[in-house]
Amino acid sequence: MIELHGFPMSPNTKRARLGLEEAGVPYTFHDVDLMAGAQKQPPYMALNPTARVPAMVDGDYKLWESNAIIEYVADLAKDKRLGPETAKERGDIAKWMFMGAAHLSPNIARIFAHTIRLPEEKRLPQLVTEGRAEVDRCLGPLDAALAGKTWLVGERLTITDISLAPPLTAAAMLQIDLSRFSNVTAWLARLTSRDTWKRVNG
Ligand SMILES: N[C@@H](CCC(=O)N[C@@H](CS)C(=O)NCC(=O)O)C(=O)O
Repeated sequence: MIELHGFPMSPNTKRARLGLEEAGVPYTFHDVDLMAGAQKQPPYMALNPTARVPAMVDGDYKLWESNAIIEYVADLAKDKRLGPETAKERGDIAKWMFMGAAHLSPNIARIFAHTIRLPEEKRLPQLVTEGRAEVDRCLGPLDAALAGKTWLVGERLTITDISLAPPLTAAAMLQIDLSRFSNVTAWLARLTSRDTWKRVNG
């Protein structure tokens, strides 16, 4: 049975859980208490030496980085068709997932850090302003790509949707106005109305 270690509120953990839920792969979830610094303790760092959540263990195989985890579980459950099936799908899926990992997620994390997580004296408003501009730079193309479409790649839900959605569900809390991106808003509503999402956030 797959073991997933993570922090329930973390979008990166939610991404891995959603991948497992959509793949229908059985797993057990283990809480890593970020507030208590459990990610920096040796037992957890033996699973993920970068001291970040999530981490997955499947038998003697260990894997970290949430996008790598969802790619792995998509491969375990090929019948669910969560991964690429053609060269063009592979390209498109990689494009969006790399954009999410390099630009969207880190900038949402930066906005969160400098508006909520850090003590006030450590918050840098300039980083928030820059982070908001970078997030918009991702959301514009995402909105355009979703025009007239249910899911991002192909005619089915894939790891692309699973990968990009979790950090965006924090938009309201971070005062990122998604109403400017109506296709993104509708797509997020579709994804978060699924039972799989409800189980991850239950
Ligand atoms: N790129 C990594 C990011 C993981 C990450 O930054 N996780 C955060 C929680 S959302 C974390 O573990 N933070 C604790 C820390 O940095 O000490 C992934 O996708 O798995």
